[in-house]
Amino acid sequence: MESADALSILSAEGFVTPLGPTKPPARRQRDSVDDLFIRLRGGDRGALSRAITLVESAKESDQELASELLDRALPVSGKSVRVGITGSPGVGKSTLIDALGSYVVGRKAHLAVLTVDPSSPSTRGSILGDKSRMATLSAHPNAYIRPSPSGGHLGGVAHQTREAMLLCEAAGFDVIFVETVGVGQSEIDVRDMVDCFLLLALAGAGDELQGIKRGIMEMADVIALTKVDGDNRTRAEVAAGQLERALMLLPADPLGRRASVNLVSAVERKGIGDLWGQIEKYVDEDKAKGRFEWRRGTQAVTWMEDMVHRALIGAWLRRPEVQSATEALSAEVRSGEKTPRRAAIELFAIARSAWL
Ligand SMILES: Nc1nc2c(ncn2[C@@H]2O[C@H](COP(=O)(O)OP(=O)(O)O)[C@@H](O)[C@H]2O)c(=O)[nH]1
Ligand SMILES: [Mg+2]
Repeated sequence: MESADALSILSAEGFVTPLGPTKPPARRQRDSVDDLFIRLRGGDRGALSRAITLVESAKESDQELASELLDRALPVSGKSVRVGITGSPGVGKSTLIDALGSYVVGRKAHLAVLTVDPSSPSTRGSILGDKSRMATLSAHPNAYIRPSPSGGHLGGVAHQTREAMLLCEAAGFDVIFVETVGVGQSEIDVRDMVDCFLLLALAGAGDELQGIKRGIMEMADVIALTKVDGDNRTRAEVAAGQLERALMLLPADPLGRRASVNLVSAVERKGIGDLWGQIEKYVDEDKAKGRFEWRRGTQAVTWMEDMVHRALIGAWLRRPEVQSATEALSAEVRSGEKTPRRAAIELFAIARSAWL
């Protein structure tokens, strides 16, 4: 009962891995998971897409199959370099991914591009636009591009992207790009699932930098100033100097590094190889110092904790006594009869009597 409850909450919340024992799938379904996994391992794109659709599914009947698929993928996953790419809309992410991605596949790597776009359900059109900006890459046999899952809230989308990443690795992709739009939580979520976080910024009409907030600058491992072509070159050079000085004011990372600032033009394909070189250098240094493995482990534990927290809160909020108390207390908080703190204490008391 408890596990079925948790399961339906996970589905509703857009999670895909049930947290309790569930009914084993029928024999025929298990055969189809075996078959799907074998074809995915063989590099079959159709099988990979179907596997990702399965882990994104909110259907309760798909949950156990998705878990089995992920259990099988785990031992053969983890061998890629995972790169997060962020920046404000219009900064040139999709165009750069096309250029950088083409460079990477040109070096015989297999590249998967995943996106975390919490706004994607309402902006379906932009996905088509993105695909056309990744024209070179999407035509390449060693590249696979998968847009964000539609539906699901932000946290759910991030979890689905992590799981899609494991499946891509099991399918043999050795470089994964995870693109995110520059909006708050999605950047933190993506930072927590990659080995290197690339921030794109643009030199503005003055020489100030557009779309670069301090909090995000602190998360960046590598920075690229985009559209460094035509009239923009001089502005970008000035902006790069400013940015480097600003970075000096931030603390260095545990290996004593600060984000490198790179100038690129995706349209003219300039600075692309150097940018990839910076990403590789960052990852290689982390590997040499044991920081790579440490971060991966920490990320996996954080992921588990986050899933449990959400599942617990979800399951608790759905209990009828909690629902009715929440409604009543919300009304009192809204009208000012009760402070939010007092109402929270009362709700917590209900949680304790219900569960603890
Ligand atoms: N001049 C120039 N324009 C670019 C460059 N990269 C992207 N753009 C243009 O900037 C706009 C936004 O690019 P896009 O890749 O869709 O940005 P995104 O929203 O961050 O994914 C498009 O009109 C691109 O053609 C570049 O390297 N140079
Ligand atoms: Mg884009």
